[in-house]
Amino acid sequence: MKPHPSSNPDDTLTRVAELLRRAHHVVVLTGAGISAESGVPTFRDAQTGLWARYSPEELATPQAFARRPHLVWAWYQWRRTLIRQATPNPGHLALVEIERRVPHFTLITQNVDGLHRQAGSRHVVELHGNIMRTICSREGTVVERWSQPEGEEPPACPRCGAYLRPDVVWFGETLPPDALQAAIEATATADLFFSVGTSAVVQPAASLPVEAVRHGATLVEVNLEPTPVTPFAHYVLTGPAGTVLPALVRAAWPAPAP
Ligand code: BJW
Repeated sequence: MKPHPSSNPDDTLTRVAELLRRAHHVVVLTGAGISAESGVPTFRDAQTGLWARYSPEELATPQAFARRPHLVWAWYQWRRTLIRQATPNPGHLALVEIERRVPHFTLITQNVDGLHRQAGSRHVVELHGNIMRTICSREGTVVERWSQPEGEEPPACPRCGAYLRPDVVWFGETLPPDALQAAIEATATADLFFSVGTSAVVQPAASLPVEAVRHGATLVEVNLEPTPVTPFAHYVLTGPAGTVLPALVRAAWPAPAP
């Protein structure tokens, strides 16, 4: 049964901390919001500067890449540069701490920035790929080296000559089957599920929190604002993930007095 939401955020934090201490399998779904405090722009906040004219739906599609490969490649080059400069923030680090302390932990991320692994998270399921890997757009094979100098045009596959592209999942493409299967299985066995920093509008990831509730998990949402998942959440922790998640870890496992 869904508990009555408390109007006192400290009460909510205390209750969620208690659930976290007792949980058996904690599953966390993250979105771009958790990396925002590392300086990686989210998708549905206005894109900045040069890219303000485009929405992700216009750039992150196979059709966009076929029509304007140079534009899509340049967008990814810009994002790769930002991500190379980014480091994990306290939100990423709090999830590492939770993984260390609970019996079973699965981190399902929609992010392609690799910051969870960089922070030290071990059991990470990357649903939408990884921006730092490059694949051949025709063969789908990972390509690590190519001779063409970096420019605006996408480089060509050294084997078949097709354009190279980032190893990410675009709209209309299927998710990596192993990752999707792992996410579905973890969701079905979670007793505590967190939806963190995602607008929860992109399928199939957006269905996972609701599926977790259907399987009996307690759902906690961490976000700056309500999302389509909010009505299903048992607890809502409103605020930046980089503040809320470390506070939750401190409340669940207080440091012993010196
Ligand atoms: C903070 C914060 C702070 C900020 N602290 N919080 C069913 C119904 C309708 C449509 C579909 C459907 N099934 C499939 C579709 C089509 C489509 C889809 O979902 N479309 C919707 C837009 C309607 N899905 C697909 O095409 C998927 N493929 C698929 O399902 O294949 C089978 C199929 C195909 C076609 C038809 C039917 C079946 C593939 C989806 C791939 C998504 N790819 C992208 C790009 C990845 C590569 C790249 O990075 O460039 O993934 S799009 C983009 O959105 C990216 C993200 O991972 C994803 C989700 O975004 P996210 O992470 O939630 O970010 P934001 O910006 O939206 O939200 C940030 C949130 O953080 C906000 O809520 C803030 O408030 C919050 N926040 N600061 C806490 N400090």
